Amino acid sequence: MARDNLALVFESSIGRLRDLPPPEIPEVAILGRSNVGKSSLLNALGGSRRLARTSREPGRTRTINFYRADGLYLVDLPGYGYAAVPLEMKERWGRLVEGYLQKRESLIGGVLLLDVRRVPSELDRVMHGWLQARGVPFLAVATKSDKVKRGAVPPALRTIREALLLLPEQVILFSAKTGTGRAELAGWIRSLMKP
Ligand SMILES: Nc1nc2c(ncn2[C@@H]2O[C@H](COP(=O)(O)OP(=O)(O)OP(=O)(O)O)[C@@H](O)[C@H]2O)c(=O)[nH]1
Ligand SMILES: [Mg+2]
Repeated sequence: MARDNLALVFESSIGRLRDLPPPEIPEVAILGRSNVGKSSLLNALGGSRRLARTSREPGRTRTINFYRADGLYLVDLPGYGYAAVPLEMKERWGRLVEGYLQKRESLIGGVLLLDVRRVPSELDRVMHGWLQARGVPFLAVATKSDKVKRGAVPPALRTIREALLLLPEQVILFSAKTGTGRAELAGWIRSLMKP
């Protein structure tokens, strides 16, 4: 096991806000559009492919999933923005994610995943806005970096920074496949844990 792995353990899966556990343990939300790689990122952080279910098909994660790390929860949220999902489902997930992000008392940080190859969407900006409004530490993760050539990385990161008005240190490059950015992300999450 690599030294920078977080000891992640799946704890629970919640389909309704009223089933959330008592807000006693600090939580870091992992969010991003459907298929961007949230579950893969959790597996990469935990050093296990089987921690969170991943899928080629968008819309795999439909519940709020809690993973216990040392002293905090990493919370895998359902992905947004997938067009082919029935409207009723979209609205249900939307309410779940919105309710969680706007009201969860134990939320202490947010990680927003963005595909390094895409221009951030309107919904990405909305999610960033909600996290900003909460005033919690924020990190944008430009993922699937293994899918672009080196030379394309700086302009892609600039596009992300400009769309969300971010500082350079608020965006890291990541790949669940090659491990790029994994130690940096684990370090950022650790910095949020109480000593
Ligand atoms: N090449 C590459 N593929 C990735 C990376 N991260 C995720 N993928 C692939 O992208 C697809 C979606 O990954 P998931 O981790 O299931 O995405 P998700 O954000 O959890 O998706 P939902 O649960 O549907 O919201 C899978 O086929 C993954 O193997 C990455 O860093 N590099
Ligand atoms: Mg998922």
